[in-house]
Amino acid sequence: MIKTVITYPDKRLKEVSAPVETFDNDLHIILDDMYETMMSQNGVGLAAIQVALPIRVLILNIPDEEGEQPKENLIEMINPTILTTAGETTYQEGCLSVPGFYEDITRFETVSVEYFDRDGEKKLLEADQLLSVAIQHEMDHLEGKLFIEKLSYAKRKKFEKELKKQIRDNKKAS
Ligand code: Y12
Ligand code: CO
Repeated sequence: MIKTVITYPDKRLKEVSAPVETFDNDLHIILDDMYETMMSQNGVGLAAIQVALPIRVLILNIPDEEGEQPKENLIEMINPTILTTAGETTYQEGCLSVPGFYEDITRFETVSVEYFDRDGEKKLLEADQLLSVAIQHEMDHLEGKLFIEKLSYAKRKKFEKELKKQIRDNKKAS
């Protein structure tokens, strides 16, 4: 089922998510709903808190060279932990919870992550490029952090201005 994605400045996005304790059918339904929701909005990553569930769950489906997102490439991470990081990279990020705003953000170039899959099996992933950036972006959601909090003062002001304009335009249209 497609869920509503909550958007900034909804206070629930600031919640720190709690670890998953049980890897049961309820968790599988949440993961399936998150996948449907993310794909319905052309997303490449989604954390559970974005559908108002404060649990340490995230999904990623990075486009391949053809720009396709086959379901075989879907990665589901439960209770992820970053083990190692290296380097620095800057990528233009966007977020389904901050629609219409994209900005350059600097993060680690590579990360290794330990996580559990939907069946509670422990996994280890070494990620670089877009996957590494997306993992860090989604893991920030688990701590109640949004990418806009990483912006410089000037860029944050630009964002606040664009948000006010969006709100004004939405009011006019309704
Ligand atoms: C690199 C950087 C950040 C991530 C996190 C995941 N972000 C997304 O999946 C964002 C998707 C997104 C999609 C939108 O909708 C369309 O493009 C149709 C969108 O909507 C508007 O801008 C109106 C905003 C964000 C992964 C990798
Ligand atoms: Co996001």
